[in-house]
Amino acid sequence: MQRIFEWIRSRRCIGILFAVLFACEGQKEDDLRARPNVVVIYTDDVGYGDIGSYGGLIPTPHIDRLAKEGLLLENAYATAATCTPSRYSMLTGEYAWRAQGRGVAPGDASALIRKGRETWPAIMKRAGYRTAVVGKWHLGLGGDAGPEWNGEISHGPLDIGFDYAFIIPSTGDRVPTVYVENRHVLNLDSQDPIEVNYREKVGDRPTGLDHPELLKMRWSHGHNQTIINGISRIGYMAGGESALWRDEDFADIFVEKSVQFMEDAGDSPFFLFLATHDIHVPRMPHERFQGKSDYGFRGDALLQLDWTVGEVLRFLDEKGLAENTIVVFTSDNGPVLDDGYQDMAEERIGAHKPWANLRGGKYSAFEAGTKVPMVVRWPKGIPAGIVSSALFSQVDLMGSFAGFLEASYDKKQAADTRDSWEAFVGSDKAGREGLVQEAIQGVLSYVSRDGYKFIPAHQGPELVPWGTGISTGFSPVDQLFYLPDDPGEKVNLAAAQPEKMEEMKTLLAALRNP
Ligand code: NG6
Ligand code: CA
Repeated sequence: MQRIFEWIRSRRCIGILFAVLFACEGQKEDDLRARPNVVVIYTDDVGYGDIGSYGGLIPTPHIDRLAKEGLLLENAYATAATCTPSRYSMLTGEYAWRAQGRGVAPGDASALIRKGRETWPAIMKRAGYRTAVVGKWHLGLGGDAGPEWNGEISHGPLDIGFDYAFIIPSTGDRVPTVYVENRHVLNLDSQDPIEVNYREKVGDRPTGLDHPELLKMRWSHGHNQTIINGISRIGYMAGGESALWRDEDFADIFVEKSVQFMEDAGDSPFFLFLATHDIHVPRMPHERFQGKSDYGFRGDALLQLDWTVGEVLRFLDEKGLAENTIVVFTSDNGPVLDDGYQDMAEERIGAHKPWANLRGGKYSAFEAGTKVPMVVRWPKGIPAGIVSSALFSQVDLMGSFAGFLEASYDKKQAADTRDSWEAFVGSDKAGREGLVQEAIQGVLSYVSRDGYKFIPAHQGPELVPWGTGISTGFSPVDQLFYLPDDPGEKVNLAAAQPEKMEEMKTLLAALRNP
């Protein structure tokens, strides 16, 4: 016995013990780096308070399950309060506002992300992943002349790192209302070519303005141009009859295409960017969800979204892939009730608060514009049931994955993304030092890790100018809020804390002009 103790006390033994421990640690690290699958469920206009785990009243059991089995981030942000710039930043690692022309893209916009641009999917692809985007694109397609709807569509997802694409080109409420699979409009009859026009009427389809009696859901503002599937849209469209989508089928089709892609990935790890149409307008969920929530079609669309998440989880469970698949659930911007259609979202909202205790909503400089739900589940790498208040920006997803996969990338192009992996997996509870939020009219605010928020003075309307009823957060004077005490951004501390104010101004200015 004595001898054993002596041996244990000897240096050699300690060395061996350390070697074993390090080997175990190293093994663990390698194991974790054994490239997990990644599914990013990027939802549209889902508010901070829309999900059960964040206090929402509409049942979202599958999303709540993700949170229970993983990490819930309390301070995660999209980079912008609208879709196009949020997606742009997340996929390129560069804040969208660094150049002009990256606001909400019209349905015939040319591609905002061009070949040669460093992107998150390109990094994943180089790291050995099969990559796909399924769902809403809204980042433009085609060269400077715009998308070639009737031919081969250039400058699309396949040119910037995705192996497979099945997309709604822009939004559900914009023409053309057709799917694009890889480089072509799906089911297009060459005898009936598509014509799209955002300035004047083309073709003879009726419009929502002239024929509201033909609509199954009426418009409230905008959205009164070509009627397709009983819904009038933004923009005019002729032709393409055989290629038209049925809005009610979006969720089913996106689930089908997603599952097919994951199946087809075989032994390769996969990266799936599943960008749902839900719960953007027009909210026209499948008939089986219509009337199933107590909250009108907005609530029903949320049930459909939760179903979508459930189907993804079911697939992962059935294939035994859940353990080493990272599932991220988040949203591109905050909530809106009336976004242009009379779908009873406002009338039926009841006690449900899509914006939780935050002020503003989609489009706004106030918190509800960009602070979004974000849940990450990865059984192999993240303990179940953690809640973190780390400050996290979606612009960091790219740099974080690059860091984790030890993949190099063009840091000059992707200038704003950082490796925030530890915050992403819940072990760093502090997160980013600060982040920029982009509202409409290009207004940039700054949120810092210590809880302060700065909205620079801006001459602009108090309410979003097109009838959503949402406060913009604009004010002719600088605003400073302390979010931990004042999440609803009611008490402007600019005059009371001039030093803090100056500090925040300087931080934002330094980021704007590095
Ligand atoms: C707005 C639309 C709105 C929505 C938004 C883009 C009008 C009056 N409103 O211009 O309905 O389509 O653009 O939303 O046309 S986003 O989530 O894709 O950014
Ligand atoms: Ca959106």
